[in-house]
Amino acid sequence: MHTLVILPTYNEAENVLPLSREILAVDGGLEILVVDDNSPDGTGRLVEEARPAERRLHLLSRPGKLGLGTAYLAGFRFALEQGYDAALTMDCDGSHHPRHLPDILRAAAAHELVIGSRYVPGGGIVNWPRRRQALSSFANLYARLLLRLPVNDITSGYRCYRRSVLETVDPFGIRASGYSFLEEMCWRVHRAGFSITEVPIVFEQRTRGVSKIDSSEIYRAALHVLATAFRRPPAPGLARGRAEDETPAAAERAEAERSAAGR
Ligand SMILES: Nc1nc2c(ncn2[C@@H]2O[C@H](COP(=O)(O)OP(=O)(O)OP(=O)(O)O)[C@@H](O)[C@H]2O)c(=O)[nH]1
Ligand SMILES: [Mg+2]
Repeated sequence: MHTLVILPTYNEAENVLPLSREILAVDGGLEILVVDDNSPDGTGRLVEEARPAERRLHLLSRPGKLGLGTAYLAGFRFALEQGYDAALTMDCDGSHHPRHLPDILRAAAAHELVIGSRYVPGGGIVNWPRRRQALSSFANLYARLLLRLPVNDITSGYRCYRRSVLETVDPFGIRASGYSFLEEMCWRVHRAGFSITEVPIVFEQRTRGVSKIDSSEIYRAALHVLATAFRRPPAPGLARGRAEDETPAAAERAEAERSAAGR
């Protein structure tokens, strides 16, 4: 399966190249798209410099910090346009270890969405304070019950989506970012009738660089789950057809992103 690993980055200069090398060593079918938001620490420049020696490494440079949700969307768009079979999202801070990739890729052969899960047997978290663990467990239980999802780790960003999912559930219609984006994607995928499975991962708190997610994010996500629980899922099959994606401004934006990515 020709899979694009999407690595959203904001100030991950210490992490981006070591992690990229580890990922590419796992499987010859993997390519990487780094979606960098003009990181002040030069993350994008490092990737640009490494690209000539590694043709499986791609870069999408955006002009400023536009958020994790739209970074995923830019990656999904690239994956669809360039004909990849699947898009796999990973944090670039060491929390999502590449040793879990083989299990995730194996599961992706049989399931349309695979989630690297902290909350199934064999999964876990290293180096999180007890309070953060409790908050995360509660947030997941709350979202699972309200959204009626058969998933234990709804806020994990370590995931593999098959192309058919991205073409069907209209991810580009999601306005939320961060945890809310991840929860809404799960909900859309499940409601569209796709098969979801979880593979255990051990999540390791970042040891280098600083976090960009503030704690209010989790409360925003709780409100978003509540609002989503009372919504009807969107009609499937709209992914490429939203009116706003067809405006000249959107076309220009897409073109700029393509040329920035060197494609
Ligand atoms: N392109 C882009 N990447 C982002 C943005 N915000 C965060 N990221 C990246 O998204 C990934 C997850 O962000 P983190 O800051 O680690 O967030 P988190 O894992 O929820 O929080 P911690 O557990 O505190 O690390 C990392 O690779 C970040 O560099 C953004 O606005 N744009
Ligand atoms: Mg992190």
